[in-house]
Amino acid sequence: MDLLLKNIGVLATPVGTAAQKGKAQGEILSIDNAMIGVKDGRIEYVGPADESLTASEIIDCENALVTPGLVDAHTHLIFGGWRQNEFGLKLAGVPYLDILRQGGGILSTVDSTRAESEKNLVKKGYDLLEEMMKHGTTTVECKSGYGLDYENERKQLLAAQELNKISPVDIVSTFMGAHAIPREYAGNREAYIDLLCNEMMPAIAAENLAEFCDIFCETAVFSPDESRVILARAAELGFRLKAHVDEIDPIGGAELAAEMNCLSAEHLIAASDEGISALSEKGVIAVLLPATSFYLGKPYARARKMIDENVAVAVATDFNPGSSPNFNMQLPMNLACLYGRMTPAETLTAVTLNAAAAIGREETIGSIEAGKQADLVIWNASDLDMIFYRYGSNQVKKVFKRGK
Ligand code: IZC
Ligand code: ZN
Repeated sequence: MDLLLKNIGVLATPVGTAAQKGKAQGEILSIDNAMIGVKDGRIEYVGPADESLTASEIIDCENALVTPGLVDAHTHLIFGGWRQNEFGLKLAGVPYLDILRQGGGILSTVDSTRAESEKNLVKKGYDLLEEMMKHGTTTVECKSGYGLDYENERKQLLAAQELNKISPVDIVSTFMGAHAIPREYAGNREAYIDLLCNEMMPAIAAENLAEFCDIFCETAVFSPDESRVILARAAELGFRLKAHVDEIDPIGGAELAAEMNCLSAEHLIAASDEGISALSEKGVIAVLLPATSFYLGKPYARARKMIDENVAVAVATDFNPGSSPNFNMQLPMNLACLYGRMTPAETLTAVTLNAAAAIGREETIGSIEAGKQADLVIWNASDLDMIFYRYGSNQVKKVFKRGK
């Protein structure tokens, strides 16, 4: 073998190649005094310490906790500028959607992203990915949506494609041209939706620049009826579907995500009882973003009810320059336990296997099992509770991506 991790105090991992729901979400495998063997970037051995195993490189984990690498299944990683100039408005109590209505918010990031070169977006993304990796993240989903025209959406997606090549972190790309109505189409939303459906999405699909298509279904952004049209067209073009729904107002977004057979529904802070039942019936994965609730001063999504109703729950950062300028997965992990009333075991599954399933990678990552990619985190912690109980500092000691 190429690599042996020995003296693992506790190895904690979900098991399987599918999202875990209901009781199973909390039924993780925990092995004391474990060992992991890696060959060609894949896990070859996982189990109790076995002194007969050898490898060219041996890492002494000094009795620490080891988990799968964290999968951040929802980010808006690539953008120009930041939005610190809107922080004063936010502190003065101006709501997130009002800042957008005034032409700021997403639209101000669209201005700064359009003004940035692809090369600079790659450089900025690369530096962010390095930091994310130091905090335990080994795979990142990355949405466009700050171009809102063909050329600039494409520029963002090309930057993501380049980052997937040059960074050790794997990137999964999502087209999100339906993130807002761009300024030049204010008052003519039908024309922008037409442009999306008949020009932008077919071109992005033809160039294979994104696997997923996402939409911001929200008051003053895209209505459920508009979202239905766009998602239906995206499905027809071969995209797998995601949707930002019920983040701020309960407008039937969860119901729509279920109706459209989305792989995942994101946010769900204001999702109705009927919406949660619909997600459960259709097997839609709920991607919860508690760091956004924290930052916007909003309630937390009803994670407990979702798990109890057999919805597979994933947790991600929503890293973006407006509602969640944080890329450290450990913050939403703390919040999922403290305010989502999820257990540490359920939350571990939420940020590994279920997150992998939410981006179509459940066969290759998300758990520590023979055959899967050797994406691993060694923690500065002796057991699983520790990493959820402590907060505010980075508890990651060492990260492996494909055994490196
Ligand atoms: O830039 O504000 N919620 N989209 C939907 C975002 C947040 C990103 C942003
Ligand atoms: Zn988002």
